[in-house]
Amino acid sequence: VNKDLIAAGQVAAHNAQRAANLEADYAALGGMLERRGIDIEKITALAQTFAVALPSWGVGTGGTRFARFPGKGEPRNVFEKIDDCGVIHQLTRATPTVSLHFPWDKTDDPAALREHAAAYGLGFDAVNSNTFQDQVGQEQTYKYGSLTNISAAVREQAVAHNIECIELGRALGSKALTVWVGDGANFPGQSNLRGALERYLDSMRNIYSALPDDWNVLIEHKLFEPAFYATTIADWGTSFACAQELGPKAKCLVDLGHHAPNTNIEMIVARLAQFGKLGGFHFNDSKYGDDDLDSGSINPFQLFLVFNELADAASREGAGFQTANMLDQSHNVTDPIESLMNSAVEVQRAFVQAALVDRAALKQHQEGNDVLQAAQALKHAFRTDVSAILAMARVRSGGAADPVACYRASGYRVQAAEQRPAKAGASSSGIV
Ligand code: LRH
Ligand code: MN
Ligand code: MN
Repeated sequence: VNKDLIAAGQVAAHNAQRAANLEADYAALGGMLERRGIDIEKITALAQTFAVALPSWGVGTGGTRFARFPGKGEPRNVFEKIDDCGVIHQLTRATPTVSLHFPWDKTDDPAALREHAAAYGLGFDAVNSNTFQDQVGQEQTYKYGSLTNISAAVREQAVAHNIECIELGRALGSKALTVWVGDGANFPGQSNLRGALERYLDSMRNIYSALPDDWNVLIEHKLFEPAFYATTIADWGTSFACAQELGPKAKCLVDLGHHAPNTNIEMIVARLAQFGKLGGFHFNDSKYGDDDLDSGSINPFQLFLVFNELADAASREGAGFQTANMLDQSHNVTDPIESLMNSAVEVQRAFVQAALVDRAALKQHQEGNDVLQAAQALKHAFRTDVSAILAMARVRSGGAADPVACYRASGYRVQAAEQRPAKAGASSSGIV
């Protein structure tokens, strides 16, 4: 039995108040789906299996390079971050793991942290390394790159940090290391484009050789920022080539915000899945670049199309097809707990909507070149309001019918504000 952060009685009362309406909505949706040959109970059971990892850095208020406006009751350390993640999981039942970021979340007592998380039913997903900032007291600077740096001493320091992340992750029960580097150039001629990638591969081979047998290393690409002319790992092609070079434990991670505007991300997903290199996701939404907006807030259809490709891959490859799914967002103007709860539900919504696609009919339309009907088969699933399924799945798993309403009524943030005095200026995650 998990330790509750919000009193169980409060959640039960919240659900009881909404039970009649939820039953009615669920029955109406069930009838509609039945006419489409879909058993709502199967879909609800599937929804209950959904899980997405929380980014530890997402529970603090984010900021931009211009300013950060701290929120009330922000977590002051990794243990308090886990408390906030515990609330999100208690109410959504969709976020059973946390993705940590080192050294932001470094602890000298990983066993205590693991136990603290386990009390809330939380485990740890991929750990993230950070060689895009200099830390206080660090010997070498990453100003001109980390894993690709021209200096062997800098590269060695960056490799050692990644190996330390693996060790910390091992103690926490993680099974993957995500490597994102901001390395690149701001000016043409600043670095030899091929030489930088050769050094990257050389460094990554050292990290790869430190991976335990049952671990993956996830290569996260990003088009730009902080390198504004040429980022070393800028696109999925480079990511894929590096994963191929490194070996079977190396896979590609797709962060939805890391592409040029209008890129067909679902096609990237299909390609990586086809060649066995789709390792995982950082879910978020964006309009311009790496905006790190809440998942599903700008382009829910794109999110649905990504899950449609995942459903296709799963139908081809069976239970063996698995990806590490995480949120990666920055919450600048909302309560991070609320944003993360909503976002987990939006990703879950896309997963459920993708399960409603009539794949046999879609195939038939594709084979008959019935373009209009093929597009409609997807739209039909996407337009279905599956909110009642999501709420029922949550209630049946012990969560809240309406997580944000339940959280607001609980007064958790007010209490946190009292217990955790405001920290002005600096970001809790280090990103400003
Ligand atoms: C880089 C990134 C990467 C980092 C995180 C904080 O933009 O998406 O995943 O680890 O942001
Ligand atoms: Mn990311
Ligand atoms: Mn990013």
